[in-house]
Amino acid sequence: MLRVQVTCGSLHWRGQSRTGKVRAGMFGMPVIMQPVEIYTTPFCGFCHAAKRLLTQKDVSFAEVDVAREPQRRQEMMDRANGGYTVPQIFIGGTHVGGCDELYALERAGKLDPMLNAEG
Ligand SMILES: N[C@@H](CCC(=O)N[C@@H](CS)C(=O)NCC(=O)O)C(=O)O
Repeated sequence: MLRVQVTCGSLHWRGQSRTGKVRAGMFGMPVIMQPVEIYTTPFCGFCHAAKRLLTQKDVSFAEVDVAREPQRRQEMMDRANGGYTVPQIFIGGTHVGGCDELYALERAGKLDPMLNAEG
């Protein structure tokens, strides 16, 4: 679903496209956000820290709670090249790693480009 909101003559794009989130960029131009997926468990501090960073950046994400859906842990490990800890994070289908890797990308200034990458 894609909603377009017009405010004071400039376009502000909000909502969710099929491939990811669309939000306003410079001059109100739409920026396609890569879809973000995160495998978590409820009592995992690293999971909460990773989700906090994404939320602070106004990035929406699809969450798979492998405690509630244990059958999906194997899917997580397959996609994460054997990574078995939570969280496991994917941006645009690319495996990022866990919480530490997500924060390292942010510190290096590489997270936003990855989230905003086309394709
Ligand atoms: N360095 C990892 C640490 C992740 C981690 O240790 N997660 C814990 C839960 S908070 C875990 O999955 N431990 C293994 C297990 O529970 O089997 C990261 O940054 O994501």
